[in-house]
Amino acid sequence: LTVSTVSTHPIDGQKPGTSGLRKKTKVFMENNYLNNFVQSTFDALPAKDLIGGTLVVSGDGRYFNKEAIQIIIKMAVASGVDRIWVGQNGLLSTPAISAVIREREGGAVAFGAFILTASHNPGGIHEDFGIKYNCENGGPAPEKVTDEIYHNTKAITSYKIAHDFPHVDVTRVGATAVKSDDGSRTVVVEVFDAAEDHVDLLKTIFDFKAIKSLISREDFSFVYDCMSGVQGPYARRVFIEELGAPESSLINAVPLEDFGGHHADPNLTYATELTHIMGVDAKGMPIHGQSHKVPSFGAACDGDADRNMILGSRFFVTPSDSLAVIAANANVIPFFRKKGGLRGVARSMPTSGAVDLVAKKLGISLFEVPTGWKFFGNLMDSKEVYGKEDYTPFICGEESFGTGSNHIREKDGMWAVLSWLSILAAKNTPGQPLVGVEDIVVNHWKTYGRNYYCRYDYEGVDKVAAEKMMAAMASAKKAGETLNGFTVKFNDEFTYHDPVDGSISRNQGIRFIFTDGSRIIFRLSGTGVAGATIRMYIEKYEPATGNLAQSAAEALRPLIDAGLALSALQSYTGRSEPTVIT
Ligand code: VG1
Ligand code: CO
Repeated sequence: LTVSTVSTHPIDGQKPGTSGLRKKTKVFMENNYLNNFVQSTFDALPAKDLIGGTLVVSGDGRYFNKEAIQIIIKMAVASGVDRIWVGQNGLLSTPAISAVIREREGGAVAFGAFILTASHNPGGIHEDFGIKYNCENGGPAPEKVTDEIYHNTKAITSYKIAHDFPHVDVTRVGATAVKSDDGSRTVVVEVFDAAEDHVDLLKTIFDFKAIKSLISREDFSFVYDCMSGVQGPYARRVFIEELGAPESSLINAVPLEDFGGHHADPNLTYATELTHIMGVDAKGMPIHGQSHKVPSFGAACDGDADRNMILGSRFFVTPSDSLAVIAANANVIPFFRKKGGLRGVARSMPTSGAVDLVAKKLGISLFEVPTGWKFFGNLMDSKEVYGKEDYTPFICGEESFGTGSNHIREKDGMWAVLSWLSILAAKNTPGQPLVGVEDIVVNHWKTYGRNYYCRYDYEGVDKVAAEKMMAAMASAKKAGETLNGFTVKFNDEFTYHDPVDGSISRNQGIRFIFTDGSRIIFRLSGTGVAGATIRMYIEKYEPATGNLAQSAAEALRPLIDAGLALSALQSYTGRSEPTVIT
């Protein structure tokens, strides 16, 4: 175990974004790019964690995953880590890594994890790679840690590596122990079944028996699209082995290094194989007259399996509605019931206010946080906010197809799917006609009203132009102005005051709030790798007594036009159409 110190130079642009550092794969493969970031992360951690500690390293299986794992193992050994945990084949989904940190060997064993993923970004040598550090609570490193990492990347002069540490065969479950020459230290790399910790945890949360009887109904069928990402092995374990579903219910369930050349992104633009099967078009509207039988339930996940899209037969559920429906029905899930019911919900700022209405009705706390899962973690871990332990039943979500709870500290695609199946199981009685996803959502709207919602993404726009557009909006005073019948109540830049640690996060998106409660939000993405991505989020509330049956496109058209006018997006960017609509 000889430790070499290799000299290096700071590399520009290693600032972690919304969810880790993402760049072109080739960038990661060259010039110590990965090594610099890994060393900068180790240098941001307390020595007492590293020395003799346990670290998790795995990823979503994209191109360069396997090589990166070997490099990180050698670097971890050089920095004093004595145990390294790796999922079989180097695979662990983002939620599974969170579960491994929190649950494996009783929990509180690993001090952190490197997750090798660029999530839903395409994979392959010409596409994207990413790395993210998660802390001992199982959640993404908070801003104070990522700021420190970034600071270190700007000053780094060398990194440490144990070049002679043997290559670890990650295809086989088992432990490799390596003793130092002087016998003072033994390093163990343990390769384990990637699904066991997460699936064991899910079994304590959900009533698998109830879901199994739903799945066995003759009039019920479902399709889960794993989009050739890391979810395949988990889906197989849960749906085929535990729940007895037919093989045909899983598609694209073998992880591929390039996700089959697709965007492993569960939305109406990219998950088209599934939307076609489910009879839903690119706008989320029903397609009639297809020759195949449309299943009752459909779902998809992204490359690292933390996102989810939920569909009924010819019916699309917006992620914001999905969050609200799960929160409203949380009591059908044993995890929540056992702990005295849901006590809090949270959403990211651009996510629709549908869940706010549920929180109000249930009389529970609601938190509005900036985009990115790391902000939810503080709330879930806090005893101060509730005066309770961190297992306080809590549900959170984002409009970007992310939903989860305090069972882990990441969003969890499988959790969302099992939540929906639990709700369906609870709403159905054997022998009675099937109550489907659409029935549940429409009934929800009839109780709470409907938050019409959509997001426009303008990808790969000129960065300078995008920043100019945002700056102009940030300084504009629009209160009192009326556009297309909508009067601006106020506009501002969202600033988050974390109620737990008092930290302040500024510039978290530009908001236009209208007198009728409608909202238009603008943000620049923090996960892209080239140019800038502008996101425009549009929301309009329709009360339960109003017109609940419009298409989102139709209901939101005047507000979308107002947003385009307020931002002058076309004149800044030259774009007349978004790249993606969700
Ligand atoms: C996007 C989403 C955000 C999500 C993040 C990571 O960030 O908008 O809601 O948390 O991706 O998701 P941004 O900054 O590009 O808008 V994932 O599935 O990449 O871990
Ligand atoms: Co993801």
